[in-house]
Amino acid sequence: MTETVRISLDEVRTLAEAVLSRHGLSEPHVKAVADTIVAGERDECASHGIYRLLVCAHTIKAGKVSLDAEPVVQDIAPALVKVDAKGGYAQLAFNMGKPVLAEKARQCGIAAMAINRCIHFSALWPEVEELAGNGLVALAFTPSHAWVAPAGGKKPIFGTNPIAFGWPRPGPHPYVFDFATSAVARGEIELHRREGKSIPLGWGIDANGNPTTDATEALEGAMLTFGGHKGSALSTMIELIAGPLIGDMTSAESLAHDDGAKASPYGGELIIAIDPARFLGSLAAEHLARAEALLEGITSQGARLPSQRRYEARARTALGGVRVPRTLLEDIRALLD
Ligand code: NDP
Ligand code: PYC
Repeated sequence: MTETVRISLDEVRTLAEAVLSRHGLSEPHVKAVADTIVAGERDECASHGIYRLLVCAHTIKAGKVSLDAEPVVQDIAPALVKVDAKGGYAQLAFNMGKPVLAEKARQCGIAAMAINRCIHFSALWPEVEELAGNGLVALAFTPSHAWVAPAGGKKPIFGTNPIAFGWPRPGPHPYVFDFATSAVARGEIELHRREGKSIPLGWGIDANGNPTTDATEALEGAMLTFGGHKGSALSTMIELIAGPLIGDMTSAESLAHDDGAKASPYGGELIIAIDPARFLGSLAAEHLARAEALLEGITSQGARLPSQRRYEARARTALGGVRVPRTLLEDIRALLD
């Protein structure tokens, strides 16, 4: 059983900002990156919470991040915006491009934002949740490093390639899902390895292509897509639309760029925003009510909506803080020595 300790969300933020500052990240990046790490812990998404501070420290020490990059927002067409992250973390680039994307979606009904040349390690739900919280339907995609074998193959070619979707709802909680197109995020397998736990069959194969329950073997062999050929096709789509379509790297190219450093992925992200009010005009309220009936049809039979667990965790951790593995906390605090 993993020994855990309880810390408050304020302590999580203080620790995150201290580690990121100590490693030389400029103030705007410290704030933007810490925001997503705190959000991950707050919503009990361990694979993208404070564990990522170890990954940030490693990526920075490997010289793979521009510590003070100032993203440049480029308005390239009525419904398109590009943000050049200039080798910095993606979060600040997203924050700077988001108002432009939202305004374009309201003007045109639909708009897309490409973030280019960013280091990407974060979950995508904070982004689509924020856009949906502002009344927009949102989709986000990013490749990562080539860690995942295609269905029917044995050699990694895809990233863990998440896809996130946000739908505005009355009240504070939009409908949001966000998942890797691999059976599970790589961070989850890394956490299993840290804690000496085996992984379920179906998450990965060893270097010889045999099914494995050993986390290290899967990390060194290949991860598997979720849903066989369906996850494989979705992962291919993400490689294409958040890679070549926006002039950025595939996961294989990102891994080659990494050159053995084992740093966070480098490349692009595509975000699409749609304004239901623009699509539907005076009929928006009527049709959004039908959407509510659909979601009610899910929950009324006892099934839960994606993000329901996160929203419940958020309410709980705001009061009681979060539990983190003692060894993880010690390893993170050691980054400040
Ligand atoms: P999970 O499999 O843990 O969860 C995926 C989604 O499914 C969540 O929206 C979750 O909601 C929902 N869900 C889980 N169980 C149920 C259920 N029983 N009923 C309804 N909905 C459910 O996520 P992954 O391991 O695939 O990914 C974790 C994170 O990793 C993602 O946030 C992703 O963005 C991130 N990631 C980032 C990458 C990057 O390159 N930046 C690469 C790969 C992953 P809930 O949260 O409420 O449980
Ligand atoms: O957990 O698969 C993952 C991941 C890759 C990049 C950031 N997170």
